[in-house]
Amino acid sequence: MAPDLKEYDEEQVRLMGEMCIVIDENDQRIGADSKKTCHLMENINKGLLHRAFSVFLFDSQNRLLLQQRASEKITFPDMWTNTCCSHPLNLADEIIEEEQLGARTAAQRKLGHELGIAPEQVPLDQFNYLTRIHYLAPSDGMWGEHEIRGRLIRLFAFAVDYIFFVKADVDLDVSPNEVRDVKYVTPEELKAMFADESVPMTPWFKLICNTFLFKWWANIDNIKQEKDVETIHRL
Ligand code: DMA
Ligand code: MN
Repeated sequence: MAPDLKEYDEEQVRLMGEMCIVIDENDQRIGADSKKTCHLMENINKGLLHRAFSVFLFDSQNRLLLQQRASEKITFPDMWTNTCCSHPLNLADEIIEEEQLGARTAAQRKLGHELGIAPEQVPLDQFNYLTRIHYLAPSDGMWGEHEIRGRLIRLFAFAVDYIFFVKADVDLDVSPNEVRDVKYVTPEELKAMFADESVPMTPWFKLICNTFLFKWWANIDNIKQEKDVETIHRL
């Protein structure tokens, strides 16, 4: 029987019905399933993998915009993370693979939804695609387990994540149902947040910080040199 999400925030439960793009290990689109189905461990154990994106937005001083996820989020609540993450949906304009156009379109949509950034401030051609990262990330604590009315729910992110860098000075109008707080950081300030164990961070943000982020950030003004369309990094 499918787990019950009744005790969660109503709007976030509604969004769990969004249809994600189901892919194989090589990021070939093979179908679609709900966000809820895609994040349950019992389905991930059978290999259910979906497409996601992560945006890293920098201002003109090259500071990175972070968000702290809202307490209402069903996955990864209250954790600090990169500017914006979500999924391209199984919609005609978000399944387009040429020039990662579908993922760019989804990224622009969610920068609006989560942070209130107007699409004109983040044009699709300003999203610098870097690479894809394939990972499995537990949602909450070590085992990703939620107990809801005595039933154990296991939520994980098992995704191929399209990484985009955007450089833009933007106006924010944050959605409180999505985002609890925002903050611009320098590399040194982000490293200090990392060193502070009382600051919860999403597992994928930690992975990207520990691998590529600081190298890419150091080369932000020549970011097109870092683009790699072929590789899917398995982390
Ligand atoms: C999911 O982001 C995507 C990644 C890369 C983990 P999310 O949980 O913020 O999704 P949404 O914004 O759709 O709730
Ligand atoms: Mn999100």
